[in-house]
Amino acid sequence: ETTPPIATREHTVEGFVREFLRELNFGQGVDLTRASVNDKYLAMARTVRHYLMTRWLSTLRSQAKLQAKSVAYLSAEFLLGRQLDNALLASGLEDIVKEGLASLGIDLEELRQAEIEPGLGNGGLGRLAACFIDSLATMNVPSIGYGIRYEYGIFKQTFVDGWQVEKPDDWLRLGSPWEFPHPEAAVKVGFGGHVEQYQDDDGVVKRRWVPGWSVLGVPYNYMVPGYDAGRVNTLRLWSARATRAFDLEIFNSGDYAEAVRAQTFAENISKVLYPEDSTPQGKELRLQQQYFFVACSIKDFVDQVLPADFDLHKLPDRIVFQLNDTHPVIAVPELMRVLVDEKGWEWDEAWAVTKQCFAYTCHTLLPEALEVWPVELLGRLLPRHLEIIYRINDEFLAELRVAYPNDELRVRRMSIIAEYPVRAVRMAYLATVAGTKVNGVAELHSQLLRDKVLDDFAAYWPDKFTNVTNGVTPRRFVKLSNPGLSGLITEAIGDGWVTDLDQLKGLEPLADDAEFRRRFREIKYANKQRLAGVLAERDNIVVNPDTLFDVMVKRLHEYKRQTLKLLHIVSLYEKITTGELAIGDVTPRTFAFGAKAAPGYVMAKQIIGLINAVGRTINDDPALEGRLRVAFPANYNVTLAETLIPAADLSEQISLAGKEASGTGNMKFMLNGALTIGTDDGANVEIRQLVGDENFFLFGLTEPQVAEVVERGYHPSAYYETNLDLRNALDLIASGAFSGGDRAVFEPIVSNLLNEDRFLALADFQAYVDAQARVDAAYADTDDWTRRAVLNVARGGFFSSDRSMRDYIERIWHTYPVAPEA
Ligand code: 26V
Repeated sequence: ETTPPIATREHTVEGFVREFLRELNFGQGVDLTRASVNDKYLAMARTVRHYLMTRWLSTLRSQAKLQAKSVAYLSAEFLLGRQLDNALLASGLEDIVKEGLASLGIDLEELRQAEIEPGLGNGGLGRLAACFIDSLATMNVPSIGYGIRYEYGIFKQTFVDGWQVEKPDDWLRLGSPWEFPHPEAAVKVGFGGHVEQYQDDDGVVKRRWVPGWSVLGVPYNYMVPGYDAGRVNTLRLWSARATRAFDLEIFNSGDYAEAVRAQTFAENISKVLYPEDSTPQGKELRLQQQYFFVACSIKDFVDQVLPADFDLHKLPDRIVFQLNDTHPVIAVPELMRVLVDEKGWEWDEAWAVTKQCFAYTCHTLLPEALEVWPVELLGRLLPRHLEIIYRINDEFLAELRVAYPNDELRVRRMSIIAEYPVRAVRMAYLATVAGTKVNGVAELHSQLLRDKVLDDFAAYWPDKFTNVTNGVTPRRFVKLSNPGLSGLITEAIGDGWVTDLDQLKGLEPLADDAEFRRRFREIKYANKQRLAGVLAERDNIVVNPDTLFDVMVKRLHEYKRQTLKLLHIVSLYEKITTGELAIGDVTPRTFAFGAKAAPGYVMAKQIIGLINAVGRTINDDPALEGRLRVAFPANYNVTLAETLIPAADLSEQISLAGKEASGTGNMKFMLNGALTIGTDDGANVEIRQLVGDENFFLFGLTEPQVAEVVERGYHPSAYYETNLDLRNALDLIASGAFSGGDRAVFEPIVSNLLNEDRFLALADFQAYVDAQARVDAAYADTDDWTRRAVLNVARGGFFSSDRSMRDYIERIWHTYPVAPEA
């Protein structure tokens, strides 16, 4: 038998130049002398992806042949970041490309800058998904990512007078060279309608769904190239199109305008990423998005990925669907519907298979972030799925009544259906009932899941619960984003660390090597200069690389406590202006913020306004002699993170203990040689254990202490009354000092802190200020600070997403690596 050949490319400078010119001339239709930067970028991107194609096709071929068990990572978000650099790294083309482009007089950096990052996620959850698929490809694990190709990603943040104003993120406008659309492989998805009873050929009474309308899901494939020789896996994102039937019916009615309107309506499903992070709005369109991508993905896997003769009873041997939070949980009743209604299986038979096919990751602890869908809405949009959920619940509750015969209260607590305030489906409970495993994303978080959020379930199924601490990809967040440090590390311990991050341990002895520390410091300084350049160019912000770079970047949320950092800054400023603190005694610092607020989150937007207002006042005050500066570049995103994080000296991880599930920025900072000031929360706990107490600035209440304070009744005003520094800082804000004398502007923030302060910022204020004083003292000993920074890098290997993937494989997935065919 002969296998048809796969085309290859020549890995030489001449070969690359030829391919590039071919793309530019034949693909883009322009001559180099007239080509725009975008023309060159598009030609470049297409050329680079050609070099990955052989590995992609052989990955697909070996997968079809071996039929190894795969992971399908179901996620409403994949926050990929720019693709060009990563593709260059994965294809090993960097040197060839640099030389080839130079010979054509093209600046690679200019082409890099031309790429608009696909911002198809909100924050940590979406970026985690992107890190995970990178690791899976690098580790040769058969896997496919399934998600939504939003036409508009996370909004573009601008500041107008310091207030956040959102602009649409039209990321596709200049072309999308990384995707492969397959309109011929579109999948039909139904919505609405009703459920009917009928008799099958054997006279058995059955139920089936008659949808009221439908849309098409068009798959767009993206390469997920593993580093070095790894696989090139696939990320398949779905885009909604109106079905032809949908069009025709209305067009035939003669109402052209209505037909076009209806078409737009169908295509709205993948139009925009919901920018809420952690407060679900219960919007119908969002449920449509969730069902849309999940139904497409299951159908795709069952009908396209599996061989035609596959026995679905063996499905659990071939696939595990990993549910990234509750967003894809509607996949559970969907698989049941496919097996029972479409394949004609018995209920029990279908349930036995379904409950082996899913595992669920929870990413939050905030009760308001747990998704709940009103039965009224779910029943209207997905009537058959609601029936299926009811039956899953009925059988589950019956099982519980056997296990807990005299505990009806417990049974009701565990019901998938909540009764108050409206009857609604608790998606986390459905996922827990259906999943083989439930995991949290850091040790503390998993513990709190077991003890608090899902305690009844953990008591019933103790073995179902596990932890997998998050990780980040060292390819993007060290190798690519910090070439200086990467070079130094490789020089010291070889380049094995890029795929085996535990090797960073080999750097530990070098923490005591003065020459190594000098070079490490030099690199940090160069990274600060690079950031200063970017901020000047991008945002017109001036920062001084000779100051301590103190960085807090993450979504704006009250539980993350940007206000706590702000109170520290205002307090410093207040003491300087009153003369209590001499400016010469202040450690020169640059306070950098990056944060988007959900557009409807009023308090978060106020806080952004206040950070900018305080920044304006401080930055313009000559009395500070430039020693304190606030830098808040707009539109923090993956691309900015890649220059911000390597430049940081201090990483701010100051959420209220028990609220941040894990954090992943914290890990990126550590691996780039920043020290952490942080609470005992999320993965900070593990960071501190690994790096040692002496290399971590811990402060604040612990989770049990928080619980106790709240239990006793928390009164923030008591802190205001007894802590003079705190009072002065709050009074200064309230006085209108940062709002041109207008006391009303920031009054809501101040009164919220004084009267409610849900996240105990005032309770932790003094501890935070004290910890910052320890930071100043430590930073004064530059060389010793560097020693600690080196230790942070050396001890950070645990936080590779490769390690997270190993944990998922061992504890949850039981999949095995399969290299692409040679
Ligand atoms: C997201 C969304 C997005 C759209 C609208 C509704 C909605 C509701 C809930 C959520 C959940 C967001 C959960 C989340 O992003 N968690 C973060 O996950 C990170 C990765 O595990 C983790 O590091 C962060 O601590 C956690 O906050």
